[in-house]
Amino acid sequence: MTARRALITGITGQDGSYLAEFLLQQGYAVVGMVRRASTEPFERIAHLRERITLKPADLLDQASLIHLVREVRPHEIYNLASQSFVPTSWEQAVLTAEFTAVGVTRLLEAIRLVDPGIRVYQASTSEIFGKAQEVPQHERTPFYPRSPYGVAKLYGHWITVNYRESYGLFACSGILFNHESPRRGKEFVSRKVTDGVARIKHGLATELKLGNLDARRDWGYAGDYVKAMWLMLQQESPDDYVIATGETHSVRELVQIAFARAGLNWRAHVVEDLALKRPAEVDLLQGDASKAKRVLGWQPEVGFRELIEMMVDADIERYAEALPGSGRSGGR
Ligand code: NAP
Ligand code: F7E
Repeated sequence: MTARRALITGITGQDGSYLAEFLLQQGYAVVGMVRRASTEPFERIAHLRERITLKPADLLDQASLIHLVREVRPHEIYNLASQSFVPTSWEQAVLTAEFTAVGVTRLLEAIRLVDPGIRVYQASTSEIFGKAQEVPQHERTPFYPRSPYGVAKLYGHWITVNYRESYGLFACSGILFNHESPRRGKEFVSRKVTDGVARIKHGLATELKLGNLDARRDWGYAGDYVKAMWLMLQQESPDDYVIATGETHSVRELVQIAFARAGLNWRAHVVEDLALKRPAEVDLLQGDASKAKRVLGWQPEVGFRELIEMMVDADIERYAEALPGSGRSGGR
């Protein structure tokens, strides 16, 4: 039997790499969309390179998306590509809208033109709840985004719903709460902290500058969350789902767990930097994933403490391997 084909945009990112691994395990032929760069940003998928196909296209370029979908003719498309760092969205608000908002329409148009039977997953986000109107947040909670990123993602969410309702596309929007891993970008708070702890542990740094320690998030493990993306596209009918752990923790709690894992006192190293505070903050996110549990049979497997400790251990090990005299060469 011919393998089912999946196309992943954003395959070089955190989620793209875990989703590619998961779909390969399920027997899919996996094609990743990559944008042109003068150096190859393929670190997270280096271990998969022989088993996946990479093809060039860009969310900013309509024709490239049409050609790509026509060439690959996937059964499923996972749209994970976006400008995903919230602070950058204030500095590059228009570009964020081009990738993260209008880019979704460009991809949906390509699907509609080439083959409206292709199933599509849109990477939506808890940032669309922003200044949360209720706790916990679920699929019917009113939206109130608090950054250009959140606003752009809300457009992406609604255009996905609209193409489903207008053209009958099998289009699902996954409203995923924060999810992390040892492959998380170092600019996001979880990885910034675990990388900082590892650097301090190895004597490479003495302090770690952070912004708002009071912000609260519902943090889960990326490896668990990509399974939910796939499950959404295996249902009889398309729908939107909140994916979350149901727990909320502060950045301060995250810091305490991370430093304690390395046997360090966080108060001796963490420095508050007002420049890292945001023009408008999302104070408290906590998701209610009961619909996903009921309909998809999905539930998270890795808890908050286990996640942060996994990330600290991985970063400490990575520096141990890279440092001279370790007797080991190369990074993770
Ligand atoms: P990430 O690590 O920042 O990866 C983003 C990916 O998008 C990278 O592969 C990047 O490619 C690609 N990309 C950016 N602009 C592009 C363009 N114009 N054309 C083609 N590719 C482009 O993000 P992530 O954490 O894996 O998140 C995956 C998706 O889920 C994103 O849409 C994010 O906004 C959303 N999301 C994430 C979370 C979370 O907690 N992680 C929660 C909810 C939703 P390069 O390698 O070339 O830069
Ligand atoms: O910030 C606070 C910061 O950048 C979390 C993206 O994947 O998840 C992510 O967005 C919290 C915020 O993630 C620092 O103010 C304190 O309250 O790790 P973050 P995010 O903004 O929640 C959502 C679901 C997405 O969709 C996004 O794509 O931590 N914080 N001090 C800090 N944050 C950072 N980055 N750096 C600090 O020094």
